[in-house]
Amino acid sequence: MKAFPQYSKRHFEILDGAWDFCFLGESVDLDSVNLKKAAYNELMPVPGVFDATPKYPGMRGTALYRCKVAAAPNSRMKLRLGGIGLWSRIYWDGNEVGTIDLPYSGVEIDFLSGKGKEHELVILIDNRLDFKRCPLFSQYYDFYGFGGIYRTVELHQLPECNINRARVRPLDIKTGLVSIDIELSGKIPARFAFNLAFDGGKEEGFCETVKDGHASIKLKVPKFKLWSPEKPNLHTVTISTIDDGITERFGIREVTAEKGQIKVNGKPQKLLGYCRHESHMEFGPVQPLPLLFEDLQYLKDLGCNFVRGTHYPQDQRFLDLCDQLGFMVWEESMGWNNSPEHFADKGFFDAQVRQTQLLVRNSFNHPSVIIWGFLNEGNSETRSCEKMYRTLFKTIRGEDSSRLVTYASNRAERDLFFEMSDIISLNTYPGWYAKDREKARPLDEIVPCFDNFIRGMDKRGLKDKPFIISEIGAGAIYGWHDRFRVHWSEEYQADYLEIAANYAVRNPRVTGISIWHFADARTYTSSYALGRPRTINDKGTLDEFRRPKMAYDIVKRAFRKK
Ligand code: ADA
Repeated sequence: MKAFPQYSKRHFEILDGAWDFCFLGESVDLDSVNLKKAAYNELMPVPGVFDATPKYPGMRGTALYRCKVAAAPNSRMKLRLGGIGLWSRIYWDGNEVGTIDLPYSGVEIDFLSGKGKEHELVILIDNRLDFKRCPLFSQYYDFYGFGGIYRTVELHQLPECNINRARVRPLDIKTGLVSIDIELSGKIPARFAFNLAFDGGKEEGFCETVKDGHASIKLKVPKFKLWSPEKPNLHTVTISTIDDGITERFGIREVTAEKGQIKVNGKPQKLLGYCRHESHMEFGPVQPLPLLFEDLQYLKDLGCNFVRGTHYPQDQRFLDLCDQLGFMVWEESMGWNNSPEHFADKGFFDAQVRQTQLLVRNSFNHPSVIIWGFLNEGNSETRSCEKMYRTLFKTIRGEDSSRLVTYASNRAERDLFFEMSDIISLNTYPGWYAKDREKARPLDEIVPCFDNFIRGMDKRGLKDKPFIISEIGAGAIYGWHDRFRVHWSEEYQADYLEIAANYAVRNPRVTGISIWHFADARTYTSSYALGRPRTINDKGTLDEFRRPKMAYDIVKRAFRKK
Protein backbone atom coordinates (compact mmCIF):
# COMPACT_ATOMS: atom_id res chain seq x y z
CA MET A 1 0.00 0.00 0.00
CA LYS A 2 1.55 3.25 -1.12
CA ALA A 3 0.36 6.21 0.91
CA PHE A 4 -0.81 9.35 -0.82
CA PRO A 5 0.36 11.33 -2.73
CA GLN A 6 0.47 9.18 -5.84
CA TYR A 7 2.62 10.14 -8.83
CA SER A 8 1.25 9.31 -12.24
CA LYS A 9 3.95 10.41 -14.66
CA ARG A 10 7.42 10.55 -13.20
CA HIS A 11 9.64 7.53 -12.82
CA PHE A 12 9.85 6.35 -9.24
CA GLU A 13 10.66 3.18 -7.43
CA ILE A 14 9.69 1.85 -4.05
CA LEU A 15 12.93 0.47 -2.70
CA ASP A 16 11.48 -1.69 0.07
CA GLY A 17 12.98 -5.18 0.12
CA ALA A 18 16.19 -6.97 1.05
CA TRP A 19 19.11 -4.55 1.39
CA ASP A 20 22.80 -5.29 1.97
CA PHE A 21 23.68 -4.66 5.58
CA CYS A 22 26.82 -4.02 7.55
CA PHE A 23 26.96 -3.37 11.28
CA LEU A 24 29.96 -1.12 11.82
CA GLY A 25 30.08 -1.36 15.60
CA GLU A 26 28.98 0.14 18.86
CA SER A 27 31.55 2.93 19.19
CA VAL A 28 32.09 4.23 15.69
CA ASP A 29 33.49 7.71 15.12
CA LEU A 30 31.04 9.10 12.58
CA ASP A 31 33.64 11.44 11.13
CA SER A 32 35.81 8.59 10.00
CA VAL A 33 33.30 6.19 8.46
CA ASN A 34 34.91 4.66 5.39
CA LEU A 35 32.27 3.23 3.08
CA LYS A 36 34.84 1.49 0.91
CA LYS A 37 35.94 -0.69 3.80
CA ALA A 38 32.44 -1.78 4.73
CA ALA A 39 31.78 -5.51 4.35
CA TYR A 40 28.18 -6.15 3.49
CA ASN A 41 27.89 -9.78 4.55
CA GLU A 42 24.26 -9.73 5.56
CA LEU A 43 20.84 -8.85 4.30
CA MET A 44 18.28 -6.83 6.19
CA PRO A 45 14.68 -5.95 5.44
CA VAL A 46 13.70 -2.41 4.58
CA PRO A 47 11.59 -1.23 6.28
CA GLY A 48 13.11 -2.87 9.31
CA VAL A 49 15.05 -2.18 12.49
CA PHE A 50 18.28 -4.07 13.06
CA ASP A 51 18.00 -3.92 16.85
CA ALA A 52 14.87 -6.10 16.82
CA THR A 53 16.56 -8.87 14.78
CA PRO A 54 18.00 -12.10 16.27
CA LYS A 55 21.60 -10.96 15.79
CA TYR A 56 21.46 -7.43 17.18
CA PRO A 57 18.70 -7.35 19.79
CA GLY A 58 18.80 -4.17 21.83
CA MET A 59 22.17 -3.14 20.41
CA ARG A 60 23.14 0.47 19.92
CA GLY A 61 25.62 1.47 17.26
CA THR A 62 26.16 2.39 13.63
CA ALA A 63 24.98 0.38 10.66
CA LEU A 64 24.93 0.70 6.90
CA TYR A 65 22.05 -0.29 4.64
CA ARG A 66 22.93 -0.47 0.96
CA CYS A 67 21.01 -0.96 -2.24
CA LYS A 68 21.88 -0.70 -5.92
CA VAL A 69 19.60 1.36 -8.09
CA ALA A 70 19.35 2.45 -11.67
CA ALA A 71 18.89 6.13 -12.55
CA ALA A 72 19.46 8.11 -15.72
CA PRO A 73 22.70 10.15 -15.73
CA ASN A 74 22.57 13.73 -14.47
CA SER A 75 18.98 13.58 -13.32
CA ARG A 76 17.44 15.40 -10.40
CA MET A 77 16.63 12.80 -7.80
CA LYS A 78 14.48 12.79 -4.71
CA LEU A 79 14.70 10.25 -1.94
CA ARG A 80 11.52 10.08 0.12
CA LEU A 81 11.98 8.38 3.47
CA GLY A 82 8.83 7.69 5.46
CA GLY A 83 10.73 7.69 8.76
CA ILE A 84 14.00 6.53 10.27
CA GLY A 85 15.47 6.23 13.73
CA LEU A 86 17.36 7.55 15.41
CA TRP A 87 19.81 9.40 13.19
CA SER A 88 20.88 8.95 9.61
CA ARG A 89 23.33 10.03 6.95
CA ILE A 90 22.59 9.34 3.30
CA TYR A 91 25.26 8.57 0.68
CA TRP A 92 24.78 8.43 -3.08
CA ASP A 93 27.66 6.82 -4.95
CA GLY A 94 29.83 7.33 -1.89
CA ASN A 95 29.04 11.03 -1.47
CA GLU A 96 27.07 12.37 1.45
CA VAL A 97 23.81 13.93 0.23
CA GLY A 98 21.99 14.55 3.50
CA THR A 99 21.52 13.81 7.17
CA ILE A 100 18.36 13.21 9.18
CA ASP A 101 18.08 14.14 12.84
CA LEU A 102 14.28 13.93 13.12
CA PRO A 103 13.24 10.40 14.15
CA TYR A 104 9.91 9.25 12.68
CA SER A 105 9.56 12.26 10.36
CA GLY A 106 8.84 11.83 6.69
CA VAL A 107 11.86 13.45 5.05
CA GLU A 108 12.86 14.21 1.47
CA ILE A 109 16.41 14.52 0.20
CA ASP A 110 17.19 15.99 -3.22
CA PHE A 111 20.40 15.43 -5.14
CA LEU A 112 21.76 14.84 -8.66
CA SER A 113 22.25 11.34 -10.00
CA GLY A 114 25.67 12.11 -11.52
CA LYS A 115 27.37 10.00 -14.14
CA GLY A 116 26.42 6.49 -15.20
CA LYS A 117 23.25 4.48 -14.86
CA GLU A 118 24.06 2.18 -11.97
CA HIS A 119 24.21 3.80 -8.55
CA GLU A 120 24.72 2.90 -4.95
CA LEU A 121 22.50 4.24 -2.22
CA VAL A 122 23.73 3.82 1.35
CA ILE A 123 21.73 4.79 4.39
CA LEU A 124 23.81 5.01 7.53
CA ILE A 125 21.74 4.51 10.65
CA ASP A 126 22.91 5.36 14.12
CA ASN A 127 20.75 4.49 17.11
CA ARG A 128 23.11 5.66 19.83
CA LEU A 129 21.67 8.21 22.19
CA ASP A 130 23.41 11.50 21.70
CA PHE A 131 21.57 14.65 22.69
CA LYS A 132 23.85 16.88 20.61
CA ARG A 133 23.43 14.94 17.40
CA CYS A 134 19.84 13.83 17.82
CA PRO A 135 18.23 16.01 20.48
CA LEU A 136 14.65 14.87 19.98
CA PHE A 137 15.11 11.45 21.58
CA SER A 138 16.45 10.73 25.07
CA GLN A 139 17.02 7.52 26.96
CA TYR A 140 14.51 8.35 29.67
CA TYR A 141 11.59 8.60 27.22
CA ASP A 142 8.99 5.98 28.03
CA PHE A 143 9.21 4.24 24.64
CA TYR A 144 12.06 2.44 22.95
CA GLY A 145 14.27 4.29 20.48
CA PHE A 146 14.85 1.72 17.72
CA GLY A 147 17.57 1.77 15.06
CA GLY A 148 16.66 1.32 11.44
CA ILE A 149 14.53 2.37 8.52
CA TYR A 150 11.06 2.45 10.03
CA ARG A 151 9.01 3.12 6.94
CA THR A 152 8.96 2.91 3.19
CA VAL A 153 11.71 4.32 0.95
CA GLU A 154 10.96 5.83 -2.45
CA LEU A 155 13.39 7.07 -5.06
CA HIS A 156 12.11 9.52 -7.63
CA GLN A 157 13.63 10.76 -10.83
CA LEU A 158 12.36 14.30 -11.22
CA PRO A 159 11.39 16.24 -14.30
CA GLU A 160 12.83 19.74 -14.81
CA CYS A 161 10.08 21.30 -12.75
CA ASN A 162 8.41 18.94 -10.31
CA ILE A 163 5.19 19.16 -8.41
CA ASN A 164 6.22 18.38 -4.90
CA ARG A 165 2.89 18.50 -3.09
CA ALA A 166 -0.58 19.92 -3.55
CA ARG A 167 -2.07 20.87 -0.20
CA VAL A 168 -5.82 21.21 -0.11
CA ARG A 169 -7.54 23.38 2.46
CA PRO A 170 -11.33 23.22 2.68
CA LEU A 171 -12.68 26.79 2.79
CA ASP A 172 -16.42 26.39 2.71
CA ILE A 173 -18.31 23.26 3.59
CA LYS A 174 -21.52 24.63 2.09
CA THR A 175 -20.17 25.13 -1.41
CA GLY A 176 -17.21 22.71 -1.48
CA LEU A 177 -14.78 25.57 -2.07
CA VAL A 178 -11.17 24.58 -1.44
CA SER A 179 -7.84 26.28 -1.89
CA ILE A 180 -5.03 24.23 -3.38
CA ASP A 181 -1.45 25.17 -2.71
CA ILE A 182 0.89 23.65 -5.28
CA GLU A 183 4.50 23.39 -4.17
CA LEU A 184 7.01 23.29 -7.01
CA SER A 185 10.72 22.73 -7.16
CA GLY A 186 13.46 22.54 -9.76
CA LYS A 187 13.26 24.94 -12.67
CA ILE A 188 10.32 27.00 -11.47
CA PRO A 189 8.45 29.12 -14.03
CA ALA A 190 7.00 32.56 -13.28
CA ARG A 191 3.59 31.24 -14.27
CA PHE A 192 2.69 27.60 -13.83
CA ALA A 193 0.49 25.96 -16.48
CA PHE A 194 -1.18 22.75 -15.38
CA ASN A 195 -4.20 20.51 -15.76
CA LEU A 196 -6.39 19.76 -12.83
CA ALA A 197 -9.01 17.10 -12.28
CA PHE A 198 -11.08 16.19 -9.26
CA ASP A 199 -11.89 12.57 -8.55
CA GLY A 200 -10.34 11.31 -11.75
CA GLY A 201 -12.84 13.37 -13.79
CA LYS A 202 -12.45 15.83 -16.61
CA GLU A 203 -9.20 17.79 -16.72
CA GLU A 204 -9.25 21.57 -16.91
CA GLY A 205 -6.31 23.78 -17.81
CA PHE A 206 -5.05 26.61 -15.57
CA CYS A 207 -2.12 28.98 -15.47
CA GLU A 208 -1.26 30.63 -12.16
CA THR A 209 1.43 33.01 -10.93
CA VAL A 210 4.17 31.38 -8.88
CA LYS A 211 5.37 33.01 -5.68
CA ASP A 212 8.23 31.57 -3.65
CA GLY A 213 7.83 28.24 -5.42
CA HIS A 214 4.08 28.03 -4.78
CA ALA A 215 1.10 28.43 -7.09
CA SER A 216 -2.35 28.47 -5.64
CA ILE A 217 -5.89 28.27 -6.83
CA LYS A 218 -9.36 28.26 -5.33
CA LEU A 219 -12.01 25.97 -6.79
CA LYS A 220 -15.27 24.31 -5.97
CA VAL A 221 -15.13 20.54 -5.89
CA PRO A 222 -17.90 19.26 -8.17
CA LYS A 223 -20.50 16.97 -6.58
CA PHE A 224 -18.65 17.17 -3.29
CA LYS A 225 -19.56 15.17 -0.23
CA LEU A 226 -18.44 16.15 3.23
CA TRP A 227 -16.03 14.06 5.28
CA SER A 228 -17.23 13.21 8.75
CA PRO A 229 -16.41 10.44 11.22
CA GLU A 230 -19.80 8.91 10.41
CA LYS A 231 -19.46 9.31 6.63
CA PRO A 232 -15.78 9.56 5.72
CA ASN A 233 -16.19 10.70 2.11
CA LEU A 234 -12.95 11.48 0.33
CA HIS A 235 -11.98 13.27 -2.86
CA THR A 236 -8.87 13.35 -4.97
CA VAL A 237 -7.25 16.08 -6.97
CA THR A 238 -4.77 15.40 -9.76
CA ILE A 239 -2.44 18.14 -10.90
CA SER A 240 -0.44 17.42 -14.00
CA THR A 241 1.91 18.90 -16.54
CA ILE A 242 3.45 17.37 -19.59
CA ASP A 243 6.00 15.44 -17.56
CA ASP A 244 4.76 15.34 -13.98
CA GLY A 245 1.56 14.49 -12.16
CA ILE A 246 0.51 14.18 -8.57
CA THR A 247 -2.70 12.89 -7.02
CA GLU A 248 -3.55 13.94 -3.51
CA ARG A 249 -6.49 12.72 -1.46
CA PHE A 250 -8.38 15.03 0.85
CA GLY A 251 -11.65 15.50 2.65
CA ILE A 252 -13.95 18.48 2.96
CA ARG A 253 -14.83 19.19 6.55
CA GLU A 254 -14.62 21.97 9.11
CA VAL A 255 -13.20 21.59 12.59
CA THR A 256 -14.12 24.15 15.24
CA ALA A 257 -14.01 24.55 18.99
CA GLU A 258 -16.87 26.35 20.65
CA LYS A 259 -18.27 26.50 24.14
CA GLY A 260 -16.27 23.53 25.35
CA GLN A 261 -17.11 21.41 22.34
CA ILE A 262 -15.20 20.15 19.35
CA LYS A 263 -17.33 20.24 16.25
CA VAL A 264 -16.88 18.63 12.87
CA ASN A 265 -19.05 20.37 10.27
CA GLY A 266 -20.87 22.06 13.11
CA LYS A 267 -21.76 18.80 14.84
CA PRO A 268 -20.41 18.30 18.38
CA GLN A 269 -18.19 15.26 18.74
CA LYS A 270 -17.37 13.25 21.80
CA LEU A 271 -13.88 11.93 21.16
CA LEU A 272 -13.55 8.40 22.51
CA GLY A 273 -10.35 6.54 21.97
CA TYR A 274 -6.81 5.62 22.78
CA CYS A 275 -3.25 6.78 22.67
CA ARG A 276 -1.37 4.47 20.35
CA HIS A 277 2.32 3.78 19.92
CA GLU A 278 3.61 2.47 16.61
CA SER A 279 5.21 -0.49 18.28
CA HIS A 280 5.30 -4.24 18.10
CA MET A 281 7.48 -6.71 19.99
CA GLU A 282 8.76 -8.32 16.82
CA PHE A 283 9.13 -5.43 14.40
CA GLY A 284 9.55 -2.46 16.72
CA PRO A 285 8.19 0.66 15.04
CA VAL A 286 7.79 -1.04 11.64
CA GLN A 287 4.12 -1.54 10.86
CA PRO A 288 3.18 -4.39 8.52
CA LEU A 289 -0.09 -3.59 6.80
CA PRO A 290 -2.11 -6.34 8.54
CA LEU A 291 -0.96 -4.91 11.88
CA LEU A 292 -2.20 -1.43 10.96
CA PHE A 293 -5.53 -2.93 9.99
CA GLU A 294 -5.72 -5.13 13.05
CA ASP A 295 -5.16 -2.17 15.36
CA LEU A 296 -7.76 -0.07 13.61
CA GLN A 297 -10.22 -2.96 13.57
CA TYR A 298 -9.79 -3.43 17.31
CA LEU A 299 -10.23 0.31 17.85
CA LYS A 300 -13.46 0.27 15.84
CA ASP A 301 -14.69 -2.76 17.75
CA LEU A 302 -13.96 -0.95 21.00
CA GLY A 303 -16.32 1.80 19.89
CA CYS A 304 -13.54 4.36 19.39
CA ASN A 305 -13.74 7.28 17.01
CA PHE A 306 -10.47 8.87 18.13
CA VAL A 307 -6.75 8.04 18.18
CA ARG A 308 -3.97 10.08 19.70
CA GLY A 309 -0.85 9.09 17.76
CA THR A 310 1.76 9.19 20.49
CA HIS A 311 4.43 10.60 20.64
CA TYR A 312 5.77 11.34 17.16
CA PRO A 313 4.72 11.86 13.51
CA GLN A 314 2.65 8.91 12.31
CA ASP A 315 2.98 6.52 9.40
CA GLN A 316 1.21 8.11 6.42
CA ARG A 317 -0.50 4.79 5.61
CA PHE A 318 -2.02 4.81 9.08
CA LEU A 319 -3.41 8.27 8.48
CA ASP A 320 -4.70 7.26 5.05
CA LEU A 321 -6.60 4.42 6.71
CA CYS A 322 -7.92 6.74 9.42
CA ASP A 323 -9.20 9.02 6.65
CA GLN A 324 -11.01 6.09 5.06
CA LEU A 325 -12.39 4.62 8.26
CA GLY A 326 -13.55 7.87 9.82
CA PHE A 327 -11.26 8.10 12.82
CA MET A 328 -10.46 11.51 14.25
CA VAL A 329 -6.75 11.82 14.95
CA TRP A 330 -4.46 13.89 17.14
CA GLU A 331 -1.00 13.86 15.57
CA GLU A 332 1.97 15.26 17.46
CA SER A 333 5.65 15.94 17.11
CA MET A 334 8.11 14.22 19.39
CA GLY A 335 8.52 15.13 23.01
CA TRP A 336 8.45 13.44 26.36
CA ASN A 337 8.70 15.32 29.63
CA ASN A 338 11.24 17.79 28.28
CA SER A 339 12.80 20.19 30.72
CA PRO A 340 13.64 23.91 30.75
CA GLU A 341 17.26 22.86 30.02
CA HIS A 342 16.08 21.14 26.84
CA PHE A 343 14.14 24.19 25.73
CA ALA A 344 17.15 26.40 26.39
CA ASP A 345 19.26 24.24 24.06
CA LYS A 346 19.39 25.68 20.55
CA GLY A 347 19.74 22.27 18.88
CA PHE A 348 16.68 20.92 20.68
CA PHE A 349 14.64 24.07 20.07
CA ASP A 350 15.38 24.10 16.34
CA ALA A 351 14.74 20.39 15.91
CA GLN A 352 11.37 20.73 17.67
CA VAL A 353 10.34 23.53 15.36
CA ARG A 354 11.54 21.72 12.25
CA GLN A 355 9.81 18.48 13.14
CA THR A 356 6.58 20.24 14.06
CA GLN A 357 6.55 22.19 10.80
CA LEU A 358 7.22 19.05 8.80
CA LEU A 359 4.49 17.22 10.69
CA VAL A 360 1.92 19.72 9.52
CA ARG A 361 3.21 19.87 5.95
CA ASN A 362 3.35 16.09 5.56
CA SER A 363 -0.09 15.37 7.01
CA PHE A 364 -1.87 18.47 5.74
CA ASN A 365 -4.33 16.64 3.49
CA HIS A 366 -5.62 14.13 6.03
CA PRO A 367 -9.17 15.02 7.05
CA SER A 368 -8.83 12.54 9.93
CA VAL A 369 -6.23 14.76 11.57
CA ILE A 370 -8.28 17.30 13.46
CA ILE A 371 -5.76 18.16 16.18
CA TRP A 372 -2.06 19.02 16.04
CA GLY A 373 -0.07 18.45 19.19
CA PHE A 374 3.46 18.78 20.50
CA LEU A 375 5.66 18.38 23.58
CA ASN A 376 3.95 15.59 25.45
CA GLU A 377 4.22 16.43 29.15
CA GLY A 378 6.83 19.10 28.59
CA ASN A 379 7.57 21.49 31.39
CA SER A 380 4.62 23.85 31.04
CA GLU A 381 4.78 25.21 34.56
CA THR A 382 7.97 27.26 34.23
CA ARG A 383 7.95 30.75 32.73
CA SER A 384 11.26 30.24 30.96
CA CYS A 385 9.59 27.54 28.82
CA GLU A 386 7.05 29.95 27.40
CA LYS A 387 9.12 30.76 24.33
CA MET A 388 9.18 27.10 23.23
CA TYR A 389 5.40 26.75 23.62
CA ARG A 390 4.64 30.08 21.98
CA THR A 391 6.92 29.27 19.05
CA LEU A 392 5.32 25.88 18.44
CA PHE A 393 1.79 27.28 18.54
CA LYS A 394 2.85 30.00 16.13
CA THR A 395 4.64 27.57 13.84
CA ILE A 396 1.61 25.32 13.53
CA ARG A 397 -0.91 28.12 13.17
CA GLY A 398 1.31 29.76 10.56
CA GLU A 399 1.19 26.56 8.49
CA ASP A 400 -2.43 25.65 9.08
CA SER A 401 -5.23 27.62 10.69
CA SER A 402 -7.89 25.04 9.97
CA ARG A 403 -7.27 22.63 12.85
CA LEU A 404 -7.11 22.74 16.61
CA VAL A 405 -3.76 22.90 18.39
CA THR A 406 -2.91 21.55 21.82
CA TYR A 407 -0.29 19.79 23.93
CA ALA A 408 -0.77 17.07 26.53
CA SER A 409 0.02 18.54 29.92
CA ASN A 410 0.70 16.66 33.12
CA ARG A 411 1.06 19.85 35.18
CA ALA A 412 -2.66 20.16 35.89
CA GLU A 413 -3.51 23.37 37.80
CA ARG A 414 0.15 24.45 37.72
CA ASP A 415 0.16 24.65 33.93
CA LEU A 416 0.88 28.18 32.73
CA PHE A 417 0.10 27.89 29.04
CA PHE A 418 -3.44 26.49 28.75
CA GLU A 419 -4.60 29.96 27.69
CA MET A 420 -2.61 29.62 24.45
CA SER A 421 -4.15 26.26 23.61
CA ASP A 422 -7.36 25.49 21.69
CA ILE A 423 -8.01 22.51 23.95
CA ILE A 424 -7.11 21.78 27.55
CA SER A 425 -5.49 18.37 27.42
CA LEU A 426 -4.61 16.63 30.65
CA ASN A 427 -2.51 13.53 31.26
CA THR A 428 -3.10 12.18 34.71
CA TYR A 429 -3.07 8.85 36.53
CA PRO A 430 -5.07 9.27 39.76
CA GLY A 431 -5.39 5.93 41.50
CA TRP A 432 -2.37 4.57 39.67
CA TYR A 433 0.43 6.95 40.52
CA ALA A 434 -1.75 7.49 43.56
CA LYS A 435 -1.77 10.19 46.21
CA ASP A 436 -2.40 7.61 48.90
CA ARG A 437 0.48 5.18 48.55
CA GLU A 438 -0.74 3.00 51.39
CA LYS A 439 -4.17 2.19 50.06
CA ALA A 440 -4.54 -1.12 48.25
CA ARG A 441 -7.00 0.09 45.62
CA PRO A 442 -7.10 3.89 45.48
CA LEU A 443 -9.75 3.92 42.78
CA ASP A 444 -11.72 6.58 44.61
CA GLU A 445 -9.09 9.14 43.58
CA ILE A 446 -10.17 9.15 39.93
CA VAL A 447 -13.46 11.04 39.93
CA PRO A 448 -12.49 13.81 42.41
CA CYS A 449 -9.27 14.39 40.50
CA PHE A 450 -11.21 15.32 37.37
CA ASP A 451 -14.02 17.11 39.18
CA ASN A 452 -11.49 19.33 40.95
CA PHE A 453 -9.49 19.99 37.82
CA ILE A 454 -12.57 20.98 35.82
CA ARG A 455 -13.75 23.25 38.62
CA GLY A 456 -10.32 24.89 38.73
CA MET A 457 -10.20 25.43 34.97
CA ASP A 458 -13.70 26.87 34.86
CA LYS A 459 -12.75 29.24 37.67
CA ARG A 460 -9.64 30.24 35.74
CA GLY A 461 -11.92 31.44 32.94
CA LEU A 462 -11.31 28.49 30.62
CA LYS A 463 -14.85 27.16 30.64
CA ASP A 464 -15.22 27.53 26.88
CA LYS A 465 -12.16 25.50 25.99
CA PRO A 466 -12.82 21.87 25.17
CA PHE A 467 -11.30 19.48 27.70
CA ILE A 468 -9.67 16.20 26.71
CA ILE A 469 -8.38 13.57 29.10
CA SER A 470 -5.37 12.95 26.88
CA GLU A 471 -4.01 10.14 29.06
CA ILE A 472 -5.25 8.02 31.91
CA GLY A 473 -4.50 4.40 32.60
CA ALA A 474 -3.27 1.60 34.80
CA GLY A 475 -0.78 -1.19 34.21
CA ALA A 476 -1.88 -4.80 33.86
CA ILE A 477 0.22 -7.78 32.95
CA TYR A 478 -1.59 -9.92 30.43
CA GLY A 479 -2.79 -13.12 32.02
CA TRP A 480 -2.07 -11.97 35.58
CA HIS A 481 -5.24 -12.40 37.60
CA ASP A 482 -5.54 -11.74 41.28
CA ARG A 483 -8.38 -12.19 43.74
CA PHE A 484 -7.29 -9.06 45.62
CA ARG A 485 -7.79 -7.19 42.31
CA VAL A 486 -4.61 -5.24 43.02
CA HIS A 487 -2.10 -3.23 40.96
CA TRP A 488 -0.77 -5.01 37.83
CA SER A 489 -3.70 -7.45 37.73
CA GLU A 490 -6.07 -7.40 34.80
CA GLU A 491 -8.82 -6.93 37.37
CA TYR A 492 -7.41 -3.67 38.74
CA GLN A 493 -6.97 -2.24 35.25
CA ALA A 494 -10.50 -3.26 34.27
CA ASP A 495 -11.99 -1.69 37.43
CA TYR A 496 -9.87 1.41 36.87
CA LEU A 497 -10.78 1.93 33.22
CA GLU A 498 -14.44 1.28 33.94
CA ILE A 499 -14.48 4.34 36.18
CA ALA A 500 -12.38 6.50 33.85
CA ALA A 501 -14.18 5.59 30.62
CA ASN A 502 -17.65 5.99 32.12
CA TYR A 503 -16.67 9.31 33.66
CA ALA A 504 -15.56 10.60 30.27
CA VAL A 505 -18.62 9.26 28.48
CA ARG A 506 -21.12 10.68 30.97
CA ASN A 507 -19.64 14.05 31.85
CA PRO A 508 -20.61 16.64 29.23
CA ARG A 509 -17.67 18.84 30.26
CA VAL A 510 -15.30 16.11 29.02
CA THR A 511 -14.91 16.61 25.27
CA GLY A 512 -12.81 13.52 24.78
CA ILE A 513 -10.60 10.84 26.19
CA SER A 514 -7.61 8.97 24.84
CA ILE A 515 -6.88 6.18 27.27
CA TRP A 516 -3.25 5.34 27.91
CA HIS A 517 -2.80 3.13 25.93
CA PHE A 518 -4.00 0.87 23.14
CA ALA A 519 -1.39 -1.91 23.30
CA ASP A 520 1.58 -2.71 25.50
CA ALA A 521 4.82 -1.42 24.04
CA ARG A 522 8.51 -1.85 24.68
CA THR A 523 10.11 0.93 26.65
CA TYR A 524 13.47 1.92 28.12
CA THR A 525 15.81 -0.86 29.07
CA SER A 526 17.80 0.90 31.77
CA SER A 527 17.08 1.08 35.49
CA TYR A 528 14.36 3.60 34.63
CA ALA A 529 12.47 0.40 33.82
CA LEU A 530 12.16 -0.60 37.46
CA GLY A 531 8.64 0.81 37.32
CA ARG A 532 8.03 -1.03 34.06
CA PRO A 533 7.81 -4.81 34.52
CA ARG A 534 9.19 -6.68 31.50
CA THR A 535 10.61 -3.30 30.28
CA ILE A 536 7.26 -2.82 28.67
CA ASN A 537 4.70 -0.13 29.29
CA ASP A 538 1.99 -2.50 30.45
CA LYS A 539 -0.92 -0.08 30.44
CA GLY A 540 -2.26 -1.44 27.15
CA THR A 541 -5.86 -2.58 26.96
CA LEU A 542 -4.35 -5.16 24.63
CA ASP A 543 -0.98 -6.74 25.24
CA GLU A 544 2.00 -6.36 22.91
CA PHE A 545 0.70 -9.19 20.69
CA ARG A 546 -2.74 -7.60 20.57
CA ARG A 547 -4.41 -10.02 22.95
CA PRO A 548 -7.27 -8.21 24.70
CA LYS A 549 -7.12 -7.96 28.47
CA MET A 550 -10.15 -7.92 30.75
CA ALA A 551 -10.44 -4.15 30.38
CA TYR A 552 -11.24 -4.56 26.68
CA ASP A 553 -14.88 -5.52 27.14
CA ILE A 554 -15.31 -2.99 29.93
CA VAL A 555 -14.12 -0.08 27.80
CA LYS A 556 -16.09 -1.36 24.84
CA ARG A 557 -19.26 -1.39 26.91
CA ALA A 558 -18.64 2.16 28.15
CA PHE A 559 -17.74 3.60 24.74
CA ARG A 560 -20.53 1.86 22.91
CA LYS A 561 -23.14 2.88 25.47
CA LYS A 562 -22.73 6.48 24.41
C1 ADA B 1 2.96 9.67 30.63
C2 ADA B 1 3.46 9.62 29.21
C3 ADA B 1 3.28 8.28 28.54
C4 ADA B 1 3.56 7.16 29.53
C5 ADA B 1 2.65 7.29 30.74
C6 ADA B 1 2.89 6.22 31.80
O1 ADA B 1 1.77 10.26 30.80
O2 ADA B 1 2.91 10.62 28.41
O3 ADA B 1 4.15 8.22 27.45
O4 ADA B 1 4.86 7.22 29.92
O5 ADA B 1 2.93 8.51 31.37
O6 ADA B 1 2.75 5.05 31.48
O7 ADA B 1 3.20 6.56 32.93
